[in-house]
Amino acid sequence: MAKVAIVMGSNSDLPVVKGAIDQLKEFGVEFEAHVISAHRTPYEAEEFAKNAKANGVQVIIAAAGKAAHLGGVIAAYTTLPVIALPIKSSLMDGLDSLLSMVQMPSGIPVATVAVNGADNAGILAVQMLALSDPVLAEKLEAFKVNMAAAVRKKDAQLQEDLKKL
Ligand code: RP5
Repeated sequence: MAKVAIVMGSNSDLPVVKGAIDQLKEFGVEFEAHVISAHRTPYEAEEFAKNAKANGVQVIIAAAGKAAHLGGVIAAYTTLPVIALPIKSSLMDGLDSLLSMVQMPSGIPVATVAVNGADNAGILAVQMLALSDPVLAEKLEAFKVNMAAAVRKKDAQLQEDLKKL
């Protein structure tokens, strides 16, 4: 099994989850992904979470929308770190998903990223793996350097644009 496992409540979540997948691919991190629902397939959610560590998974990303209990349910059955990705829903703009994920009771932490914050879910997973992977740690350093360079370039462009106003 891959070191990162992504679970999503429905395949309708994939367009958002793709952002996390793109980041993992960018860093060369192997992953696997499954549709597992805390409510529709609770037995599979339990089985997956109970076996993940023994199967070689080190970090789990759980994406879900609406009453998004997937991250919490997975976290209940494993000591692996769980990153929750709230998916924006049609009625409440994802606030329902966010609160379902972030308001965990003491003892069962779930590291919740922003609503639809798929990139950060992927990057956070890489950061966790990088704790014991020097190659990944170096890639993360380069990632930050490049990001800062891009912002400086934007500032330089802004200074030019301001002169024209
Ligand atoms: C959640 O319900 C899923 O994560 C998805 O975001 C939402 C809607 O699922 P579908 O009705 O599209 O399968 O469990």
